Amino acid sequence: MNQFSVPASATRRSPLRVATTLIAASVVAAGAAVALASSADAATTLGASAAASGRYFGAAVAANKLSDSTYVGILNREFNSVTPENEMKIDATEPSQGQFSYTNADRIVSHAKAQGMQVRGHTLAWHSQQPGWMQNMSGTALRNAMLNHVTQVATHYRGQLSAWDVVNEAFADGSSGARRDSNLQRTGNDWIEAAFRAARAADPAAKLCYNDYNTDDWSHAKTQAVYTMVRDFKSRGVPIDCVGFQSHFNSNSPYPSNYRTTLSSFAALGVDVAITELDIEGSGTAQATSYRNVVTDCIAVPRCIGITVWGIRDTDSWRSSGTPLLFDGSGNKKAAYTAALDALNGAPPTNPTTPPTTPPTTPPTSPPTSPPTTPPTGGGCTASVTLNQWNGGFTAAIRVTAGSAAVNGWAVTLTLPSGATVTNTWNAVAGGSSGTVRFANASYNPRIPAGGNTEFGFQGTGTGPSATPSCAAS
Ligand code: 9MR
Repeated sequence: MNQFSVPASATRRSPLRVATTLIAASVVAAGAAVALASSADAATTLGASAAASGRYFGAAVAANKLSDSTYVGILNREFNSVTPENEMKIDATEPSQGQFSYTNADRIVSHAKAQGMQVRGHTLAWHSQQPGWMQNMSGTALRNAMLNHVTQVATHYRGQLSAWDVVNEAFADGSSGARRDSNLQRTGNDWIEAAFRAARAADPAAKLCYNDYNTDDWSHAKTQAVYTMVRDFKSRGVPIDCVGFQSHFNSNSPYPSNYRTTLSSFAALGVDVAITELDIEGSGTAQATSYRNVVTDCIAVPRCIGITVWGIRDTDSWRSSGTPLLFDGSGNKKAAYTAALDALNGAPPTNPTTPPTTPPTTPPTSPPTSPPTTPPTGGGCTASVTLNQWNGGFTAAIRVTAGSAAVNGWAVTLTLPSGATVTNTWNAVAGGSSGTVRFANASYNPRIPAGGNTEFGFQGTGTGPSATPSCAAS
């Protein structure tokens, strides 16, 4: 399918996120032994590497492949977000008017929840993949049917999805900058904002995204038209939280050198941006370079919250002959995979208060050139936890604050509720994955100046910690 003829379109993170701030606390005597981490802290899977900078790395998933053990093995190992490839589309969820069908979509959501993955809903309102009954509708009847569909489906998944692609592919290709003609567009130009308002009312926790393709190049009329719409929505209070860039690249529609400009320009409007359906046709070094560029651009933009690839193995792709994905048909990692992982591991943190991930040039044991008059020994530390909880999983961000004296190493101990498991950690080294877990500083962030702070985090399945953490300084 040629990208320009594709009727199509995108992603993000979990609803029911309860921001709970647990109190800090615990000053520990100086001299507590803290082993400094010496191993490299680079994560070894796409999801863990993305999580290290507060992002996700997801894949489009097909329900009928959840019985394929190779497919599921890669999915569970590498990804921490999923987008149902077809199962939440209008024809799948409302095949007959007023009769909703969620079996296949629910299978994907259940799988994701069990694995502590986020789910991006895709998609509520689209000119394509409409069931026959909707294709034949127009005017007020269609508008009402569309809004009912948005309300019913978003209500079914209320609190369970990180994001919804509320509206997909509503702009025309080419130089017109116009809306795409469709039965939905002919119900009135306000159909898109009406869909967003209905989605917000039905699921206030899900991030609401507009999603499209051929909007990657900042100079394209279609990109500018979507930008103008999002700017207008933000200025008028239409509830939009994010913009999805599908990013289906091939020789006709290659990765554009101004891609980062596109992402950062949209982000500057006050929305998150996400790469929602990434695939890049090709092979070898050229393909790997394009993947590296895309990932590097996303992690350079603080509001680029995550990347979703449109399938797992090349053979799973809608464009399988173009071998556009990160794993070959046998499930082996391709050069593109290594390039994407390496780029993720170079990511600066999304939170500007989080310390840099690059190690200091001077090792902690090297004496300073001019020694301080009072060596910073001990002084204690405190720790506070901010928890983002969703059904089946959580992320915890922990701030470690030094007392009146600098610390040269630290360790925070937390007790997880029964059934909770740590799946990945960033900016610290975890001494376990369940029960009472000790998180020691990483090799590059042992030192905190007097009164200063540093942050680390971890992701887990189950329920996040509610008990007060303790902090030991050295
Ligand atoms: O990958 C999807 C393919 O299996 C479907 O046949 C097709 C039609 O619904 O949609 C594909 O996914 C599209 C996505 O929903 C929107 N953006 C373009 C994607 C590729 O066509």
